[in-house]
Amino acid sequence: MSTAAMPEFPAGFRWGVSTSAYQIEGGVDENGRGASIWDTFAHSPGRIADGSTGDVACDHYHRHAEDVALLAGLGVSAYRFSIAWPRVRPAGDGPVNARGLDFYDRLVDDLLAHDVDPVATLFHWDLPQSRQDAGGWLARDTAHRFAEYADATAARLGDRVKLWITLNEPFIHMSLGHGTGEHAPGRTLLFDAFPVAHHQLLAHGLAVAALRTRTTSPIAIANNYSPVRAAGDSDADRTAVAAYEALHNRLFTDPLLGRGYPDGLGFDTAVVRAGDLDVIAAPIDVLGVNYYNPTGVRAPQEGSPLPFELVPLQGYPRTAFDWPVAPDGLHELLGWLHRTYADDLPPIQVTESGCAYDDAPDADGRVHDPQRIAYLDGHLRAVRAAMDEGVDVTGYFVWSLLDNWEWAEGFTKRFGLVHVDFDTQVRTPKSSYAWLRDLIARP
Ligand code: IFM
Repeated sequence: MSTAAMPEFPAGFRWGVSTSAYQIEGGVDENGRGASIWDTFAHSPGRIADGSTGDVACDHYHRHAEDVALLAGLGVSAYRFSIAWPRVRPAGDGPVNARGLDFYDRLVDDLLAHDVDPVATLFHWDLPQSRQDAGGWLARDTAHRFAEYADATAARLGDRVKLWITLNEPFIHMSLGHGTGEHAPGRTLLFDAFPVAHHQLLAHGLAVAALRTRTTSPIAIANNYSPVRAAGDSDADRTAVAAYEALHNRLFTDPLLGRGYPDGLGFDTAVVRAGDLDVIAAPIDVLGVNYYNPTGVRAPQEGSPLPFELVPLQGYPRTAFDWPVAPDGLHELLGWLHRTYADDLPPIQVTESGCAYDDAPDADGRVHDPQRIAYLDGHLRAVRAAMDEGVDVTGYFVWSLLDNWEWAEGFTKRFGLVHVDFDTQVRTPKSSYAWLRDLIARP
């Protein structure tokens, strides 16, 4: 970790932390919430590493006041949470459940009372199960149902949410949820999952239009990005890199910024109808960038169904997830977005950045996580360096406020600034929480 002082960030830079509904809320049967695809998936034997579910998670549904106090103590100016579609429209369509919205209404008011801007994501992977039964994201209809849900939510919260994020990481939801099956709904369609990409993007565009009628707050999408590093220097390796780059980094950005779908992926695009690309390219005010690590790629083995092969990158420290710690990747990515999309690129907010380590309380009950401090230090310097080079970055959100339920990894991966004992629900701020608090509070 650098011993030089952290460079200053401009006044008004948004400091935040992020979470998502199914990963922290629990309360899955309360106040009319319907089932989501993650309830179904987590309850299916063999799907989750430790056999756990998000039924209780961090019990945030009942402990939100304590969690807002933690946010206030941290001094963040923004909190990014997600709204559970199955709480608001339990069947995916049909009547709006006012009691579901009541929870977020109280949360938003509590945040504002503590001078924390509410930043709301509308879809962080918890599709209502009934919508899945009707075809899920393979069905075009789901895009329209999403826009209706966005409209109903903004009708209630549009006067107070300070930034709306339509979708979280549609690439991950497509690839892990519908391509390889490690995430809900567990489909293994590989490249036949393209309709999931298109219908999510269409949902985003339709939701932008609906939100504009309900709010004057800015609107964003949060995409996952990973700079691609070639594991060899043959032409075949370079072709593989270009294919992976188009899939991970361009598929969900080119059409949003008016450039249509990238060439060369070989998708069957029959689901794309006239006018869809205009809907998808509706102007957004902020691009949310979720960054964790770069990806190593080489040419595929003969007979592989994919045009690339993923390989571990050597020479980096690694997190408990075995992900390389590479702040230079964030610097590179921000520069790549700036150069590639030029005047079409709206201001960026890093809407997720963080790391998992096996943090545990010491004999005195304190939780020291120097690796997370080093991680954040390096990634914030990377953001600052990109800003110095002209990239317009206006915020940085740490993933995550709390240790939480990490999807297929269950409770085995801890990303929080705050340790959670999942037996007692006791929250213990880690040393990274104090480090970030002091950084934010610098004069
Ligand atoms: O926990 C997830 C989050 O839900 C989406 N982005 C990546 C995080 C870490 O895997």
